[in-house]
Amino acid sequence: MKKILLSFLILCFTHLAFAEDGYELWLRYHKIENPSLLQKYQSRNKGVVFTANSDRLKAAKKELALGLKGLLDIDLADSQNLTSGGVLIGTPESSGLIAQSGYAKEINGLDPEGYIIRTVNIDGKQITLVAAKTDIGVLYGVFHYLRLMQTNQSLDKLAITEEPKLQLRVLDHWDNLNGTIERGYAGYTLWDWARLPNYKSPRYTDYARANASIGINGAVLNNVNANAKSLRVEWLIKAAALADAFRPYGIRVYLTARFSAPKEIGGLPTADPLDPQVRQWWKDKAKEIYGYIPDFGGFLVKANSEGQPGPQDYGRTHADGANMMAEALEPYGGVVFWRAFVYQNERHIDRVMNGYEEFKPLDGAFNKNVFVQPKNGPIDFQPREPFHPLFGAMSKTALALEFQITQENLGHAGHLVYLGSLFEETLQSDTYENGKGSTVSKVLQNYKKTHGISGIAGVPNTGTDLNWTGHLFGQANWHAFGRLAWNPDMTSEEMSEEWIRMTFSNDKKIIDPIQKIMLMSREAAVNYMTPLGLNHIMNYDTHNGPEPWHDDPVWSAFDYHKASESGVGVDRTRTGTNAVGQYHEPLSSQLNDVKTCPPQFLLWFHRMAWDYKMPSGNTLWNELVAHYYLGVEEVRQMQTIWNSLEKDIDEERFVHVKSLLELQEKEAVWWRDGCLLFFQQYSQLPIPSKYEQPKHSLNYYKRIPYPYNWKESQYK
Ligand code: BDP
Repeated sequence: MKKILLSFLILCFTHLAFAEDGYELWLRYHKIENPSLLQKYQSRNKGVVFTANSDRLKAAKKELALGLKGLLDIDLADSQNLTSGGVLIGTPESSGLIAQSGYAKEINGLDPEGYIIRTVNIDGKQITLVAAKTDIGVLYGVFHYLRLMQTNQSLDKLAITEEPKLQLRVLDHWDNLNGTIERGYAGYTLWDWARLPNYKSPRYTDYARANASIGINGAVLNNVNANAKSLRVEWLIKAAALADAFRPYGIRVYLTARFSAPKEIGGLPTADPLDPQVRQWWKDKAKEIYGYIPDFGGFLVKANSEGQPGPQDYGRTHADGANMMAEALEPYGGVVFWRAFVYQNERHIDRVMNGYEEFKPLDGAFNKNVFVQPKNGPIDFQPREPFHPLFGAMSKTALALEFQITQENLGHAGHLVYLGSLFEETLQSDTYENGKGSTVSKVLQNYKKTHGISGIAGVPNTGTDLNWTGHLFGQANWHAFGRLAWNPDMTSEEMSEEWIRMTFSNDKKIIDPIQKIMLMSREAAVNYMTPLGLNHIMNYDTHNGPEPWHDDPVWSAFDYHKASESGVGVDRTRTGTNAVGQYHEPLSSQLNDVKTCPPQFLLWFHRMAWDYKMPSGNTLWNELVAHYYLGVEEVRQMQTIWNSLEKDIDEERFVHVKSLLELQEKEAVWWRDGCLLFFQQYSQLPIPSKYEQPKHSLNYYKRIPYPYNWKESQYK
């Protein structure tokens, strides 16, 4: 009996010890499994010298202690000397040893956020030096050092020099003051507004740790559909408390600014950006904010878009509006992110062209501390879009690119879609701005040289869910955004492997299949949602599930697909709307010609007959059918691969992902059958009999209510 009880207790204990609820994210400092590697790491870390005399260095030291304890079972406090080698950490300022080492000059020449990790010889001893010019660089270096061990890299002959390629690496939270998150699918806002500023949840520190570990250094706290109240003192002190919690981790706080705030909370009769009183109001507001948050980052603004107020309400330009705010922030070193996602809710001849048309003429008209911020593509975070043409068109204005990490149009928190692939595709697109090789990534990096600022933003998928992102694999998208913000030329192969090693295992038998799932997942989603350049055919309200049939006087999916008996797709060639004219040569001509346009953008740029003969020999209709069926097939393959890992993955995470893949498969079929039956009304062509046929009628799919209407529950 005793024996049974004992084994029961052991079982409970092991289960608890290995409970994998996802809270730790990729910062899982679980003990190194490989015994010989463990031994090597332990001997390398026997002595650690790290004098922490600032909040940031203390944060770095705390992280190191956590990491060494978890990974190697070493107590940092016990290992404060280098008598038999070890690790030396700090800045030339914090450490006399580093100041006197031959490396001080090189370290002081680094970017303020850069660091080195080197195997060096000091007094005949082999030492690992983790050093930076500033304290925040040390924190980044420590995260990197721990990552080396977490991903089972060698600690021999280290020669790492890292500097961020973009300066401002920011998360744009779409969090409302009432606690909900616009387009958030992982619960409610992390900011516990009601109990701030008094109660600072320890979760703020974990949020900051996670961000710092991937190099994110800014957070816009609130929704772009802004509430002017967030600029009132009672909210500023809450924002200041968050800024205090984030500061040790190098994260600056930003706020969205509602353009009409001077009227709404300032009692002024106008918000005209050229009105002296309005300008003064923003100056006073900036001064007030910096009184509470001395390192405040600046404002993010959505103006004259989707009904938001803006300078055009007064006959002024985007530059007039942005420069007014920039002037107010300038004395304190703040910046303005002015969004280029602009369209009003009325129907436009071709919405794809709006952003470029409004901003291109203003190139050069913005103050030095203004970023114009387009989304990655010219419509609106679709599963696939060509890159935004503004990235090749604004050499006299610094641009910050905005990605969406939350899966608004990619199955919310229900679908496994690795966005590393999407981000990489945009960043590596060639704009030809300065000839071949002017990738979006290079354009962004170049602003640091030409304008002294560079930046990138991501709309995150975080919320109060225990695992932060709803879908466990959503964590990988947060991770990928941060890694690319630091180095926009990283590949999705590199990033996904790193994430899998840190999240699941260093065992190739586990890495390979998971990586396969991740790297195929984005294309699978495009195939079952919007293949061949289709876009904006999702449910018009929730943006989940298909609704190519939506058609009302204000918003019609027909504007985006234009399906009729004669064909499908939008003619954006030179004889159509000429959206191709917004791209440089030779890309412009390539897109313009149906024969050279990349297949993934065919229906984005071309209107084509249903029986058009594709290079594959298929008709357009059959090709479309093939893509939709392939998408579902790929999800099924993802399921098979995942299910083969049952014995290798802890039960909690295995079941979580398995059940969500089942949901994804059902919804992929919903997308496929709903869309194909809809388009079939126009093509009048059969779905070839070799495919499983839709089980229901088009009317059935039209009547499917989205099971939980997020809009209603989350932000109404
Ligand atoms: C759209 C979202 C909407 C956002 C808007 C934006 O549906 O909720 O407010 O983008 O980025 O994609 O401003």
